[in-house]
This record gives sequence, C-alpha cells and structure tokens, in this order.
Amino acid sequence: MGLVLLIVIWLITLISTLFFIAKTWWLPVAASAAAPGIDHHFVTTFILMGIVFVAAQVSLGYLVWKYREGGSSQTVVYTHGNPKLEILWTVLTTILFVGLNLMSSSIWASERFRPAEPSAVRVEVTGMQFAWYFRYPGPDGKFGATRPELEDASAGGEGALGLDANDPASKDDVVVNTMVVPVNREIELILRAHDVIHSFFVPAMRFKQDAVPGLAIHMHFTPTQTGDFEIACAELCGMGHYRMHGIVRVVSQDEFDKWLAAREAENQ
Ligand SMILES: [Cu+2]
Repeated sequence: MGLVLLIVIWLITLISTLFFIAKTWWLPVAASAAAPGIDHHFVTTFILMGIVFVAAQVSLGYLVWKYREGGSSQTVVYTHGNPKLEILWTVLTTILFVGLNLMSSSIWASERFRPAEPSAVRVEVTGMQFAWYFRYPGPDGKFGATRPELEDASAGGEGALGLDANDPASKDDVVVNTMVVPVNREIELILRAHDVIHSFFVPAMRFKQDAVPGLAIHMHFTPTQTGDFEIACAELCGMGHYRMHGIVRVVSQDEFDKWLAAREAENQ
C-alpha cells in the first residue's frame, strides 16, 4: 500500500508539472509595454514555486513509503517539533515571498504609482450592471460634470453616465461602448462604478483593476500591438456578470484621430 501511494503521489506531481512545462493553458498574447515584465515575473514565480512543490511532493511520497505499516511493532515515538527546522523554513519562505514582492513592485508601480504622462490619452471607464462605458474628454480636454440624479442605465451612453448637459465641458464629451485607443501611446484610465464593485480586466494588457463606486481610480498602460482585445468584468457583480464584456480596439494614431473626430462630429 505504501508503494501504491508513492507511485500515485509522484505520478500526480509529474503530470501536473508537465502541463506547466508544456504551457498547455498559458497566457494570451502580451500586447502592452508592461506585459513582458509581468510575464517574466510570472514565470520566475512559477519556477521557484514549482521547485518547492516538486520537492515537497517527492518527499511526501518517499516518506509515505518509508514509514509504511511494517511487520515489526515498534513503540511509537512522539516529537514536539524541531525549532531549528521550523525557523529555517519560515525564514526561507519569508525571504521568498518578500523577495518576489520587491522584484515585482517596480512593475506594479510603473502602471499605478507613477502618474501618467501629461500627453497620455485619457479615457474614463465606467462599470455598471451590466455594461462598460468609455468617455473621452473631447477637444477641450475636460470631462464634463456628471450627476447621479441624471443617471439612467436604460438610456445607454451619455444618459447612462448622467452627463450634465448644462456643463459647457460636457458638450464635446464622447461616450462609446467600445474602447478605441492609439498604439504605442500611454493611455490613462479613470475607473468608476455606479452600483457595485466591477473589475476592469484586459488579459492581453496584463492588468485587472477594480472599479469601485465613489472612487475614481487612476492607472495607465501602453498598448504595443494593434487589434481587438477582450475586456472582461472580473468581479462577480450580479446576474448579468457573464455578459459584462467589451473590446479594447488598438489602432494607429491616424485611425484613432479619424475615429475620434468622427465621434465628435456626431455630437454636434
Ligand atoms: Cu461587472
């Protein structure tokens, strides 16, 4: 029985490790400037944790077999632990976790703690049950005022956001359902939510950021590839959560300018 357990434990370890080595279910295309750094850190974490995992499982299998039920009936010896070993593995684990955190902090900070460049394209992202709306400030560079009492989700677009038509800054604001951004430009996101917490998740850009009612959360990223990339809501936000997805369309600067000009013309 000890040998059977050893084989089963080692087989499960081997097969599950092989899936990771073969990258069977791996990350989608990396389409933002921070993505290579995040992926590198992800792989480093997997290798370090993989070594710990394999070592632990191999020892487990071995010990299960070594201390299998034997014919000789020895008196059981109880132990009250080994302080030296416990201190050693606690310190090693702490070094590993703190070290990984320090290694990744600059990647995290590059999109969140450092403010966006003044030339960044600003897009306000609003999550509500169950849609994402994207607002551009228009030629004046200012987002117009929104008022909660004007919010009407069924109206969609500007009505859903509660845009105050009396504010001159709101006249040229563009509200759309698909987020269009230029490639190789920094995009500053201002994340809002109307009702419950939503999470703006763009796997190809390697970020996931909560949108919280009452807060305007800033973060920024730089898309490096053109194409359509999926947006998903990564926070269970209600019955329609599953259909709360959208598209980030990354286009050339030229196409972006034309697209934005056309939307602004529609507003007039
Ligand atoms: Cu949601």
